[in-house]
Amino acid sequence: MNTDRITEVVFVGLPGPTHHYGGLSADNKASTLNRGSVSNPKQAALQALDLVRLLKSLGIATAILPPQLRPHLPLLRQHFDGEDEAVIVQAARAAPALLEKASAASAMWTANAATVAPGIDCADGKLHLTAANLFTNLHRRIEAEDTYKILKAIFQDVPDTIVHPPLSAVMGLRDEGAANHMRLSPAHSDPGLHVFVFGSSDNKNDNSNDNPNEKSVGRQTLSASQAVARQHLLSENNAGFIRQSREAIAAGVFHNDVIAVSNEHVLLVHEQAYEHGLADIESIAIAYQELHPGREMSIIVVSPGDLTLEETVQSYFFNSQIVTKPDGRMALIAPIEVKILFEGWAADMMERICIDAGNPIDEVHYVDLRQSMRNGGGPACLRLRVPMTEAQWAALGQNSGVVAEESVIEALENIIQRYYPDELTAADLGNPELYRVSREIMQALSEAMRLPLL
Ligand code: SUG
Repeated sequence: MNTDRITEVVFVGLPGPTHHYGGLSADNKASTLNRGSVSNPKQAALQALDLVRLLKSLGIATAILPPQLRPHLPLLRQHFDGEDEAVIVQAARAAPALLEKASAASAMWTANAATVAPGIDCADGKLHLTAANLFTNLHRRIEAEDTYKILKAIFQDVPDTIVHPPLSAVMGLRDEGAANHMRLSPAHSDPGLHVFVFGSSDNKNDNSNDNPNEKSVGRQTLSASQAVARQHLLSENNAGFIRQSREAIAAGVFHNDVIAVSNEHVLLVHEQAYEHGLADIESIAIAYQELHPGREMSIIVVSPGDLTLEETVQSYFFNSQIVTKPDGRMALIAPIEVKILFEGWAADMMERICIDAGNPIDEVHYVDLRQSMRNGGGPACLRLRVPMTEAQWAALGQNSGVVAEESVIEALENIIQRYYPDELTAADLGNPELYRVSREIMQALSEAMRLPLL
């Protein structure tokens, strides 16, 4: 038992003003399906703030990560010269597909921002965060450096914290962050078992999705997961590596968090998530028991008879958040699609989980995140969990305005209402006016959140 209480802080990502449907992720069914439809960045950002408010109402420590300025000029400048506006106009004319990638607001999916291990699990006793390199897709790869910088800024005065830069992809280390990682423990304050889920053990660095003709590849390589575990100073007793099932990846499960979700000792998982099916799930339970003798996990396995892989991807059933409320009971935060689809029988499964005395989950909340969902990002994608000691949590609030105080939420809401477009298509991305407004937004957000302007 640990004496230093750990609070899990949930960092929600705020969608940026260029949120659009570019069809940019070939292995992500929603992204491909909604390519070219009209987006509403204002609604996307307000829906994320609704999620923040829900988390707060459940008593969860909540913080916010800002969007990144788009289009990403350094990428466009590899091809075009001149003033910023001129570069954008040229890109819109000569390379519209590149401009779409450079304009992705994908930094909102903060489950892909980093992988995290609290000090209690790491040999040096420090909180470790490794910014993900997101190498597989160009539109996501361009997030990595700024994510690293913003995490460095946010955590700079947080004691006993190390923020690592993104892994070098040169050696084939492709890393998508916490979306492929689960920390299991009796309670957040106890030592955790780190389960790293990878989709590929092929470390060739040309294995990216830049070529749309290529078959979908597992985005996370084993070598990247191992490198993160190593630099977080985990040991073989508290870290394990499991391969995603190829069938699931082919069905559209591009991250583990599309097919499994955990919280403390609870694991909600589909039977076909991993290469060796139930045997892999059993191996997680065994590793957990070795770390915590006499303690049982509460594992809820959903069979393909209850939900096929296709239904899993369509509903994002597992892309829910499970959070621990102050009284120790847990709540599920599920996408509204679970309620709407399949004549409600996926929602019936959620209800059955809530009334089952075999697990601590006792309520489910459905959230409308449809703007993000249409790009394949549900409640679990929009959050990065950072388990922090009391001293670290207190310092986080002093150093910046990222903690979701009501005053901060209101300030963000005003900025969104005032500046964010409520309609956007690919054709709008080449309008220099959008870039000018986006810069104003970034300026206003950095002031409201007391963060450096990148
Ligand atoms: O990487 N979608 C994101 C969704 C990420 C979801 N995150 C987690 N599962 N944790 C992706 O595929 C689509 C963008 C577009 O098509 O415009 C996109 O990038």
